[in-house]
Parts: sequence; structure tokens; C-alpha cells
Amino acid sequence: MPRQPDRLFATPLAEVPDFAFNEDVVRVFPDMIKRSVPGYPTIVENIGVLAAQFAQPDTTLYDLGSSLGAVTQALRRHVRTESCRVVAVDNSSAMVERCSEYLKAQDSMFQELLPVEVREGDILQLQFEPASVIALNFTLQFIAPEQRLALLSRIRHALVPGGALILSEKLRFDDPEEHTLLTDLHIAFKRANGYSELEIAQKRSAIENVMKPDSLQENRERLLAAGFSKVLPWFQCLNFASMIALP
Ligand code: GEK
Repeated sequence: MPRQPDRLFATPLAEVPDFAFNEDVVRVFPDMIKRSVPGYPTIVENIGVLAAQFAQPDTTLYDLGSSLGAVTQALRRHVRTESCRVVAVDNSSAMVERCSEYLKAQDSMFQELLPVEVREGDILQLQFEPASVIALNFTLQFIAPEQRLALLSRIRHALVPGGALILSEKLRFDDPEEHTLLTDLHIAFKRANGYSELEIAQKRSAIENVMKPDSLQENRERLLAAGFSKVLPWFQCLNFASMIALP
């Protein structure tokens, strides 16, 4: 499938609407996320590698907020554990539709992949089956802050012994100087990836009402409050990090 370049915010908009995961975004999403999230390809591939260490036989692996299924595909490339299956969930119908096409293409190219089910739905309403790996790859930041703890508690209860949650998030920094520095460095990353000042500014105002990042400390404390016993950050690039949380 052709990869379209992200030019969504390249021309001046009279009013910048709130960011939504609609068809326009779906069309450019692989390019957008790679040019916007430092470390994204490394994180995605290594979620597969990590998941292979935590996957337990006869359990479900969840990719929550799966978008186009990049994590699902990585899980299927790396996990060989017996009788596992992957469930990918997203509440954007445009994402789910395209994700299903990508997974069909993966099925046609490789054999012996884990079975996969793509569901359109709200991860806050999900009835979890016993799970050994649950990935929230840059999804929790789009959940209303007051609902994050309840979701993580339900995830903790779904995890079997030996399993893990892999949580990736954009970070906020409590120290204003650190926050400004890391924000500026992230803007430099986007500029280096070909985004103009206008694109950076318009994307920022589109996303600021819908995406609310927390600090690493807030994430850690919330995970412990949800019943996880250990939180191990395993990757950070600028203001983007990924953690392993153990039940
Ligand atoms: C990746 N994980 O490529 N229920 C289900 N899906 C949701 C909900 C919800 N309540 N809220 C938001 N989403 C992916 C990237 S993107 C992150 C994840 C980003 C979905 C939303 O529709 C979108 O597809 C995804 O979460 C967030 O590894 O674009 O920065």
C-alpha cells in the first residue's frame, strides 16, 4: 500500500480543529507517527522482542489503541508461544478498517503467525480475557486523565503471572526548565524530519486538547496504585518513553 507523506497541517487553517483519528489521518499515519515520535520504529519492533519474553501459553496478547496495527504486526513477528492470539482494539473505524487490510497483507506474506482479531471499540469498555502481554503504545495519553487508573487496574487484573504491560507515553516534566528544553528538542526533531514551523504550530494546537501527557513519576505512581509491583522504563528518546510494568 502506498505511504502518503503527512501534509495535513502544511497550509494555514482559519481555525485548527481538534485532532481526530479520521480517514485523512489514517492515510498519512505511518509517515506522521514516524516523523513525530522519536524512537517510534525502535519501540514498536522491541515491543515484539519484549513480548516474546512475557507471552504465556493459552493467553491473549492485547494491542490497545492499535491504530494501523504496527505493534500487532511486531507481536506476530516475534512471539512464538503456543496457543496465543492477538486482539487489536481501536475506537476509530477508519483505523480499524485499514489495520485489517494491513494484517491481511501480513497473513499473505508469512506463515505460522499468531491468529489475530481486530475489534472496533472503546478500550474502556473492553472485557479482558486472561492476558500475558498488553501493549498501550502511545494510547493512554488520549484517555481522560480521571479514567486512566481504572483502566490500568483492569489491565493489572487481566494479566496472568509472568505477563507484562508495556506502556509508552509522551512525557511532561515537572521542572519548567526541563520541560521547555525537552519540548524544544522535540520541535528540533520534527524540524529535522521536514516539518515546517507552521505545521508544527498547527499540529500542536490541534492536539493539545485531546492528548494530555503525564510525567514519568506520575505514570510510575499510577501503575503502582493500579497494583503493579514493578515499573521499569526500558526506552526513552527526548520526551517519549516506554515502560514495562510487572503484575
Ligand atoms: C501504534 N499504538 O502505532 N479506545 C480505543 N482506542 C482509542 C481510544 C479508546 N478509548 N482512545 C484513543 N484510541 C499505535 C499508536 S495512536 C497514538 C496509537 C498517536 C486510539 C486512537 O483511535 C488512535 O488510533 C490510538 O488510540 C492512538 O503503535 O497517534 O500518537
